[in-house]
Amino acid sequence: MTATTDGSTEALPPRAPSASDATAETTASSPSVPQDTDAAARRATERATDFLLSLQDDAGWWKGDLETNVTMDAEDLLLRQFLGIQDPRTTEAAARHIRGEQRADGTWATFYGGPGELSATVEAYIALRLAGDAPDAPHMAAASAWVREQGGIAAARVFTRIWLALFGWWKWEDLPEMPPELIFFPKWFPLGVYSFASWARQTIVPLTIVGAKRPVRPAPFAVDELHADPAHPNPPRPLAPATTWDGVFQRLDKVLHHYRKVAVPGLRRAAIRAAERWIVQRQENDGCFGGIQPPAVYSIIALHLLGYDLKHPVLRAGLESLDRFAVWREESPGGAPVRMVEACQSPVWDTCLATIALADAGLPTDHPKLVKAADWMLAEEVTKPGDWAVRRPGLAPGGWAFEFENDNYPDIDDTAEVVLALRRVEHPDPDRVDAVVRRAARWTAGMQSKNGAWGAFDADNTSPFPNRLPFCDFGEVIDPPSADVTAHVVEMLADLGLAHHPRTRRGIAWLLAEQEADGSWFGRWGTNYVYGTGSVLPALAAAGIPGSHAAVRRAVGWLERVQNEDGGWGEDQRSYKDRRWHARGASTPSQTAWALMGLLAAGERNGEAVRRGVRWLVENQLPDGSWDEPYFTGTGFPWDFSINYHLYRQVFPLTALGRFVNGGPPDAPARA
Ligand code: R01
Repeated sequence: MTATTDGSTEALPPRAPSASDATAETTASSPSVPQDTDAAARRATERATDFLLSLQDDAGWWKGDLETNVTMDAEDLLLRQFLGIQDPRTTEAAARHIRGEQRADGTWATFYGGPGELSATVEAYIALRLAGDAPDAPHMAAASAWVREQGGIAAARVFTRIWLALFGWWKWEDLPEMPPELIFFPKWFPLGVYSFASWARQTIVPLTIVGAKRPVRPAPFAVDELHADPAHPNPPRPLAPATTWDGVFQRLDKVLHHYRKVAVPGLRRAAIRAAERWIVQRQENDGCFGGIQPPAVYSIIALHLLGYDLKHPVLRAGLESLDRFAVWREESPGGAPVRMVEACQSPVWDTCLATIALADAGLPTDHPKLVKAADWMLAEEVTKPGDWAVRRPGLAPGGWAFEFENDNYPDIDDTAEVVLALRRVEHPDPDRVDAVVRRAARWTAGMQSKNGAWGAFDADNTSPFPNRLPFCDFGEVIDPPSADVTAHVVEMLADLGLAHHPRTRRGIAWLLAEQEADGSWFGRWGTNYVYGTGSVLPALAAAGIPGSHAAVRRAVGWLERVQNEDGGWGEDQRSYKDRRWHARGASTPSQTAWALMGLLAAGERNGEAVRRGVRWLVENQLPDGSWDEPYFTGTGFPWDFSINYHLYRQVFPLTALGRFVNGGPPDAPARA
């Protein structure tokens, strides 16, 4: 056992995961796997193609479950409790899911195999109490004892304590202030709403209303057992020296607490009305707000506090959109229902990745299912300005969001991958595709940040101030450029024949400067260095940088060094906190595929590392052509919010195998 930086003890995984590892169940001994790697890869590609085709919706899209953690389920029950819309079937099915996720030590983690996490454990525990589990039941007592040991509710994140304050389990006064007057700050102002990342902005605006109203709807029970010291449930937080940024912002928070008492009532009313309009104007056609759970939930609460009743069309549509985030399963065939809540839905992302995988696997480019996917993507184009236009006012729209409906927030990552997907399909109306692709390329190029790279939703969203607010103690609250998004954009621009465009060149220069000393790249939206490196190498190759380039050689050397003994690659979420976990973890299908995509792009088709990686994928494929992947390889926020995209296990192995079999991404005709 070795101590990690957070003080907990966790065994580092061996380079060769043992046979008891969750993904190590192999069919290696099965006679159905040909010994010849090429033939085996071809068969695996065919079977994976058929399996992926079988998952397409009749409307043309793919969507895998987007699994995160039990805070989603707990908060859903807390919302229902707050609004008085509990129903026993939902409560019991959600409780069944939450109980099923509890670890042996009574805690809940935020990713598969991860350590117990305080805020998730507090929320899950309270949700189970709402469902009727007794505090002295063994699974509950274990959870509450651990919470007390960790400092109790007082040590939980701000979001968790806001949820508790709604029921009187925490004092509003003991939460950081976020005043609604924020909405009146000028667009260029350091702490104006547009200095926050899109997801944080949409979360914070409704929370300013909730914080101004400070509602308390008394709870059906007390939770004294979750305080480290029930005599002092809300201990004061230590004050940092006024000479530090933390100290400065803590004092700003004290000023804001005072301001709350003296705020001019007319100004406050006007600010709340402005925030209300801001929220309502951003409601999507499907009733959701921003396509993600936290903004949706807090917007519903905020509007309800402003007098919207649950039958109001805005709230009814909002609540119905949340219902669509619920995935219902049976515990066993014919068994009790289990309900898991998604944080967000990924149809656009899954569809473009599936299209790329199938095309690179050699499916005919005019295959009806690919054309159907292309038609669906074409119809999803976002054709109006959104929040991004605040920083790029003159830029014409043209991009894609991640979700079914999220027109205010198209993102650059989805846009780049959708273009790469559309360009692989032989569509009956090529002029229509060309026009859409051209708009997307212009928009994407225009969203380049000053430093030459690309963030996910906004340009130049790099203010250092939002992170300093005591309110912002969870996840990421700004959206600076990242290597993975920049790589996808460079790959797209190169595919359009724009490798030598000045904007592309600046992106490439930024990527080369961003390479780590060990040869890898950081993964912002996928875990972690394996994702970054597996994204950048195909981009550099597409841009014409030869495999012999020193940066590419360093990256290849790194990928070869971190390959697991079993031939696969794996990287645990702990890599975001602890250097020693960089590129370490049990082999997984998606991460093995990312490493292979990198090596193949670097010209390593006939190398030993590629052969062993391909064999790992072949040997771990299940009889139906799919792969299993309990490990979380997606990243919402490094360490704080991890995602298991249930389609990653399928689309990335198929892409890697297809490129291995067919010798790289097909050369689409240069049209643009
Ligand atoms: C969340 C939260 O739940 C959440 C959910 C989804 C995302 C961000 C970007 C993209 C698009 C997809 C999903 N791509 C760049 C990713 C490609 C792989 C982010 C956050 C939790 C807490 C808060 C997300 Br506060 C806000 C949102």
